[in-house]
Amino acid sequence: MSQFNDDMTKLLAGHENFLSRKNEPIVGGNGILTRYKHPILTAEHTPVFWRYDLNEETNPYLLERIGINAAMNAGAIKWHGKYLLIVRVEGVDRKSFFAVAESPNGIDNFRFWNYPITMPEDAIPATNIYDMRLTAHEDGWLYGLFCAERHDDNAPVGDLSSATATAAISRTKDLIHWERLPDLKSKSQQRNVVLHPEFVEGKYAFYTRPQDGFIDAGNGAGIGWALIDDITHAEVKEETIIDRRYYHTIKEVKNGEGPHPLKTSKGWLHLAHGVRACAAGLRYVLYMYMTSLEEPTKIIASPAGYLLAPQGEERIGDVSNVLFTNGWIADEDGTVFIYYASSDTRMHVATSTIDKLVDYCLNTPEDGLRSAASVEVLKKMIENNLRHIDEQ
Ligand code: M1P
Repeated sequence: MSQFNDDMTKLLAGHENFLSRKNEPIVGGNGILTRYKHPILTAEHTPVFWRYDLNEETNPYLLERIGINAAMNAGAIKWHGKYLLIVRVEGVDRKSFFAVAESPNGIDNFRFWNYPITMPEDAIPATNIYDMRLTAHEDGWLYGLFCAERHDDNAPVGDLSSATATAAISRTKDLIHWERLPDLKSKSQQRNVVLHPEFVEGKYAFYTRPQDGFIDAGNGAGIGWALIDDITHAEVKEETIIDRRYYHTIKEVKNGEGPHPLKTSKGWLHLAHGVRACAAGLRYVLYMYMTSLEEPTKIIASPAGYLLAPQGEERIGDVSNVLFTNGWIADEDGTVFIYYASSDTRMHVATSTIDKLVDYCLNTPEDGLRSAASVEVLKKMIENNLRHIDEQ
């Protein structure tokens, strides 16, 4: 065997070994969810044949030709019995694209499909696309909403950083062939836009995130809601803020809907990200809330603080101190797989159940917005517990 063939065989075998590694639950935790030992997807999970030219004639030194920087912010869906993630893969050239990775059990053995997704363009091509939220809508289509980023041509000459964020809308029946619909029309920039799975008042319902600039939410007061008459020419005509930002909370600077909410007998279960500022920069954490089944814009539960925050190696990456989510899967037996990215670099999974998450939302005290209120809530818990211990 030639040296090239020998090296290539070792490269492929080493990668296969890495992909088949079993994941393990981390014992302990807070009872609400279980984290896992290994990230489920990283840049190294992308196929060898995406990164290396495997032809000895054109790549005699077996060098990596196309570098991948990150595998993050994935949408998720259970599809023909498999756990599928639509991953934001980012090349070393800083461009993101979408690719499907599938696992037989939702926690390990994720493998990318051979080809990335070829996403058609809207009238004005986007420079970068990322963070797809998947919704199997009751109209029969599988929608993928994502952010389309373009240079802001109104920026002063020489400003090569200002950009615009728009909600892009696509749909498919097989996750291979995608139809692109016109981007969402809105007075403000939009990112983190999500399609609700059911019609509401006969219309498509969108969770929005109005923002003044590409980075700053500014006057955008939180997660919004808009009813859309025609998804093939979607336009936000009226927008109501349903989950507001507040001073000195985990979502003081920004928030954004994660994946579409899960329907439960007690209400819609939502997962979102909240952002606050500190001396180290922005800190992104994940939090939950619930809305009413009858009135999906009405919040019925809002547990204080975060559900998940960066921990250990999750804290470090391209954009450190960030957890972000845009995908989860609820199994028929009530297990929930929460897929989240850490520090804009890699993907992880945490598992819970619908019952536990509903209990968490309905029974965790709300944020009283002042230290004194937090102390009162804590005192009540201590008092009840001490009485309970005495009675035993
Ligand atoms: O870098 C952290 C996240 O920043 C953005 O989220 P948001 O619009 O809420 O600030 C997104 O670009 C997201 O992709 C990224 O993970």
